[in-house]
Amino acid sequence: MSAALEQSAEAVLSANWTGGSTVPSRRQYPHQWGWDAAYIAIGWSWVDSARAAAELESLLRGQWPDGRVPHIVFHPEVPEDAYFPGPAFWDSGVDGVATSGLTQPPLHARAALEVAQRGAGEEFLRRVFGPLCAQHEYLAGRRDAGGRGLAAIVHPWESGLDNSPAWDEPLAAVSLPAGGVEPYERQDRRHVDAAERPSDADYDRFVHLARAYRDSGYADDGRSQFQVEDPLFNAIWLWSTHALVEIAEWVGEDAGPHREAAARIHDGLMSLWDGSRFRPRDLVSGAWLERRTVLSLAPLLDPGLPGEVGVAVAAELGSAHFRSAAGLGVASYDLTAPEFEARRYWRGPIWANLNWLLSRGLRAQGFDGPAAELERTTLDLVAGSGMREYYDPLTGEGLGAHDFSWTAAAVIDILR
Ligand code: 9YW
Repeated sequence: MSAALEQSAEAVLSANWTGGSTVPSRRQYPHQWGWDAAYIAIGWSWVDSARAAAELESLLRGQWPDGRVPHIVFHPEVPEDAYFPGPAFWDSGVDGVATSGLTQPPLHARAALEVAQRGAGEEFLRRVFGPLCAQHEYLAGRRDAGGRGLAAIVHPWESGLDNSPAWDEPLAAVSLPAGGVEPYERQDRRHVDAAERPSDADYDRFVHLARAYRDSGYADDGRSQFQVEDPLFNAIWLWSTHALVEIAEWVGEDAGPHREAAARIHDGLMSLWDGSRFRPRDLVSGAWLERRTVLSLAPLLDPGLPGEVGVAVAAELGSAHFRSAAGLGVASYDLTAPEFEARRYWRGPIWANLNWLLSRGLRAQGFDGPAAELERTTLDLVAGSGMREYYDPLTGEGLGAHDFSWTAAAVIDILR
């Protein structure tokens, strides 16, 4: 089974390779995405280290002078209406590279380290070290809206988990223009069933927040109506900061500032621990967010997590809130909550990239048995339902887009 599965995973990455980078999926997402590129590079690193390096360097071509790594780098030959919001909406970019103005979880330094370890080597690291440092400095500087050493996200799209129930409360507090949101046309339901995509009410808020951020000149001036300290975004940032320490040592640069940054982010992350759970903090209301989501499990990636905290988070991951009786992967939202929806995007389905991330987290805490079990389950799910974007956590049915790159990348990394 595993040879055939690996072959089909490689075939998905090859089919989605556009010559210099990889699309998440040909029809649904025909550009390059920020955190997808990191997962995809890790997948490629086992197969073709030149493509793995190109994947990350292609994304970094879209890096802004302020250091931010955009959440989408647009392909110039793809028509504007192939994806909404396209380049004209964002009206941003650098040196002729059109990009969005938001960012996404900064998994890139971690990916760069692994890409280098599997063949791309020191030369590659020398090229990306400066840009990766600039990305981390942007987050530490412009995005520390709460002053706790954490990076705040200013839009649900930045979390990577767009319509997670985690964001219901802060989104409900966003005030929309009196005359309603200026019309726009969703393109995301042409190839995927509307019942598996975010609602129109969520999209209105996504679009309004994105326009407001754009109209501020992407200012990071603390005035966004949505500002949240997200445990997943920050746990990934911390994991990447540890990678940056290793990269600095490898290329003979000073690792000290990155060690200090890691200590600062760890302290910030611990400020999201409420004694039993990690919770996002809403910087607009000042309150912790209530909903029990997969975001809260990501701090397992922190190698400095106190032992008892790691045990509690791993127990939460294995509990009936996230693992169904069907024995499938980790649900994106609490299976027992009233808002749980088995088929709707980040409001319940299992995602292979998150299973992969959490298995790395379990390993970081020394829970190798549960990590191996989660990896096996992920492979079974994909073998049974195909390389899909996400999966029903009750039945294992494949949902969303087909031939999905990060699912393929996770499969390859698990099998190697
Ligand atoms: C969208 C590409 C992206 C991911 C995000 C995911 C989705 C775009 O797809 O956002 O139009 O819904 O939420 O995490 O990077 O795979």
